[in-house]
Amino acid sequence: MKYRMTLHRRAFALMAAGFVLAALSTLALGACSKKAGSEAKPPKVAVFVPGLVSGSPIYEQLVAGVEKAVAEIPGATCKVVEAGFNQAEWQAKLAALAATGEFDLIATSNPALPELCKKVVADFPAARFFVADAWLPGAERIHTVLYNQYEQGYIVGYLAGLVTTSGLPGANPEKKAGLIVAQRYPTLDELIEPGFAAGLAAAAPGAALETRVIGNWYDANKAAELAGNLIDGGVDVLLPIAGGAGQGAVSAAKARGRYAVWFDGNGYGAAPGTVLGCAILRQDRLVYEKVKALLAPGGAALYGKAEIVGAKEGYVDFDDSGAAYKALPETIRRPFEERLSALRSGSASFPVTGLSR
Ligand code: RBF
Repeated sequence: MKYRMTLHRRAFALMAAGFVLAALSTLALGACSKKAGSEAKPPKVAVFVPGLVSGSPIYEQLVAGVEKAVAEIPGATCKVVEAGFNQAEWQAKLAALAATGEFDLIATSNPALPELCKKVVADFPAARFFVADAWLPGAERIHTVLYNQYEQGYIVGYLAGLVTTSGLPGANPEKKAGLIVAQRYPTLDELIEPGFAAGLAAAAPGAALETRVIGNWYDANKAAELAGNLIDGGVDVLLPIAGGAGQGAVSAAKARGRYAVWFDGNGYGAAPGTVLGCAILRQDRLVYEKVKALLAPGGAALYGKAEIVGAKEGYVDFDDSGAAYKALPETIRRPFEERLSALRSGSASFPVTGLSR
């Protein structure tokens, strides 16, 4: 009986997977490959993007990391699949990708993904996953690496605190920072938002943090509207955690002569003079290293393991290359850089042990 049920479940999963396969093939963004070398069966890697690549540095770096790894392995190929913004479709799209049986590894990035991968692994035992920006220990055939997002939040929170208490034009005496988020999720609630709040409080004791939720990762107009409301209420520095929608918040800050700090990568170009500082994840490097390691002999030992990396390891950092950052007064840059050095060296750290779910 149990055996029959398992068979039914598997048949259903295969049907569902087959159904979305056609749709998936139209989503394939492109493929990268090198000419096959002498080795038999060069590896094939799929990149599953839970959203769209464009506008989300974390996904742009995911693709870049896989492409770099694949380019160094003779004959290896990769295929990028964008799953779009309808999260209800991700499970079936991921299953469809695994159901092809074509890929030695599926690389993806997002804290919601390990649970979906776990279900796929139950139906397609040959599937193997690497999930960046996520945490699920002890999951067979799945390797995850979580960034210490508390530290990423702290870095820009500290800068925001120095900005909101500064004499910069556009900074007001109200000591208020704003967070514009696409949606609520555990990494945000447990790491990013508390980290940002702690950094803000450390640099500007008594400062207030106000958070607003857009409801999706693409609506830049809604982000701009929410940012405008916050600015009306006295906020003078904003952090968007909203993928492509974040541009709307930054544009609103620019239009009103206020400021923004940025997450995940170099965003100075999004609004020169408005984006004053950018925390970065070295996601491209991490993904490159992990894809290489997982495909190398002995790489299978990584499956089932969940790692956490932060500022001390160099995967969470700050990009100081922007003209707007360089133009900040010493009274902001000196204390900020001291704090940053402490995080980089590990003399200050905010250890993270995982997520609640
Ligand atoms: N971050 C993005 O930059 N773009 C996205 O489209 C995006 N979609 C997400 C969807 C879900 C369900 C979750 C949980 C997170 C998403 N993130 C996205 C956030 C991302 O994983 C990470 O937390 C932030 O980019 C901050 O590093």
